[in-house]
Amino acid sequence: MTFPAAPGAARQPGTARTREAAVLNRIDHVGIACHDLETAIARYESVFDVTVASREIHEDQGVREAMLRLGEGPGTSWIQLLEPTGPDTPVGKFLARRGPGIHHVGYRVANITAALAAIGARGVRLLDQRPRHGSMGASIAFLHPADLGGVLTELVQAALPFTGPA
Ligand code: CMX
Ligand code: CO
Repeated sequence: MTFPAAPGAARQPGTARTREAAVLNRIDHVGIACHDLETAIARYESVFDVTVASREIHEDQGVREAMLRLGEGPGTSWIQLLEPTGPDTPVGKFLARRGPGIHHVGYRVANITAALAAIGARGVRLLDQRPRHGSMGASIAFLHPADLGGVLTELVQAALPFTGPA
């Protein structure tokens, strides 16, 4: 399947996009669905020596979550552990259908509004037409897994710009 170029993203056919021109900059986090957040945190801490940087409840997403920091500075990425607030939520339905495991991948973008416009123009269904508030003050939006090989995909524009590239 080939995607039409994003509006304004002039590119010769067959030439690679430069890193700056790519819509996605890096993996921000992997979202992992679990039945019990505290049990999952204890497991990840004891196995990997990682620590929790933030615990939040997002009622609009139906999750209790913890962000576990991997690395420092502009290269920081995260493990996002997700416990549903109830059965009729995205993570609650996922757990019932598939059990615990990888729920989504979050990718860092420099400008989430521009990224949504570009991706939407390429025929991928946007679950969020506009960015929402996500973990640690980020702006986030989800893309439909059925249009991306079965992978629920999240775009993340971090709240605090790093000194390096987003
Ligand atoms: N990854 C891949 N496929 C998924 C999925 C996931 N995480 N969740 C559901 N699906 C698939 C199901 O397997 C099912 O596929 P089939 O029709 O082929 O069997 C289909 O989507 C429908 O499943 P469903 O249980 O009926 O779920 P819904 O259609 O009600 O919702 C989705 C699915 C992706 C639209 C919904 O979960 C959503 O909007 N997610 C975005 C928000 C979210 O996940 N928030 C929690 C994380 C918050 C955060 O990271 O901050
Ligand atoms: Co996420």
